[in-house]
Amino acid sequence: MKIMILGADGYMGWPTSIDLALRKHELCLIDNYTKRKLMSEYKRKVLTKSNKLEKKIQYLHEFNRSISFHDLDCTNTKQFEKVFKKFRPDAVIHYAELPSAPYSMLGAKEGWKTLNNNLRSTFNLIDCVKRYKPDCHIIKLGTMGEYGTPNIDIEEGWIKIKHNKRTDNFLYPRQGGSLYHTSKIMDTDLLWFYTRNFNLKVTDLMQGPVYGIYVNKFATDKKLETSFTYDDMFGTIINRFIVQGVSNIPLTIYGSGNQIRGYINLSDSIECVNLAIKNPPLSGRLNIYNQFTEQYSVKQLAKKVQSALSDMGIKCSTRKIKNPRIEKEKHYYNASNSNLIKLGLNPKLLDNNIIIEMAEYVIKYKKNIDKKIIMPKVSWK
Ligand code: USQ
Repeated sequence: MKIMILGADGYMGWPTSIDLALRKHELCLIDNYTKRKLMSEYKRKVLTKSNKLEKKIQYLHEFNRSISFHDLDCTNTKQFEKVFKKFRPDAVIHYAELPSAPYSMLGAKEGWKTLNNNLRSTFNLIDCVKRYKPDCHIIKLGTMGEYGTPNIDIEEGWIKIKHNKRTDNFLYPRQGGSLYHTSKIMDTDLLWFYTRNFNLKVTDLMQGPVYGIYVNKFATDKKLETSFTYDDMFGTIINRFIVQGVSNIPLTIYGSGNQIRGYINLSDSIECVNLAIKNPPLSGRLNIYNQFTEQYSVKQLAKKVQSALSDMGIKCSTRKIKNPRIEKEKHYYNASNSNLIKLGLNPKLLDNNIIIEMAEYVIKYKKNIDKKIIMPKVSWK
């Protein structure tokens, strides 16, 4: 297939590119290194610097010659249209969004940048598909955070509502906990508007916080590694906890630590994208899959990390700190996730071995860990 990957330089974008290259798809990778630039502007660092795409692609060319790269901002309508029209993809995977809840809550500038970047890139993509390739399958990375923490079970995207003896099917109610999450809700609304009115084919993947390293004989090669963040702005909790444990910093539990989310391993995430590619919806359909494999509270995660690290002889403590976010700390959480399992996902669950494998990876780069970027510096209030 001809597949475009928007945001190919990211934590997920790069492993997806490797995976699809090895499956011999024809690829058009797009990125403008926004995340690298923002991390440097806000003095956050990755665990180890990875090569830029221009360089990494040269290695992939050994296995697949049909990979091109464009250093391009997806919010630039003219430039994006030019590349899209020429490549005419069968599927587009859209990761080209600012992914950080704390960044979006830093101030008006960052909030607007998140809304502007995420909505414009999504709108440009939808508009090009509608005009030049209406049968192209859009695979969009959404987030479980669109649902928030409602006091009822979370369904996969849709809910049947019976009202005054009549019934209809609606998008499940959404209530984001940050401007970032709200931008994703708006994306879903845009996608649904165009799907139902212009017969597009869309899969929206509602993903929970991702963790892990991408284990593949190519990706673990230093030349081909993806990024790994552990800072307060761009790092997700499990990756952060492992870096904290390894560097003798108490694990940072925000508030009571009873906040529950659905988590997924990076390798499973990549597999889910594959399953989505292989199972396109019919025209006019918006498929929504909840992309997580297991639910944990913050406290449960801290315990798991402590126990696995203690098997390696590393003792780590926890520290409850005032929650910098506005989020419920005691809530009901029961989300459905059977769609991707039905399509064939065989989850890799968070056990001691996985945590140890991650810790061994982090230890390799221990000297790079910057302890100044661990404590949360962005407050919602
Ligand atoms: N948390 C801590 N301590 C930390 C970091 C986080 O207690 O040191 C807590 C947070 O308060 C939150 C939970 O852990 O309750 C998850 O936080 P996170 O930073 O791992 O994830 P989040 O900010 O929600 O965002 C991440 C990704 C985002 C993705 C989202 C999925 O950055 O791109 O969309 O996970 S979800 O959370 O389901 O919305």
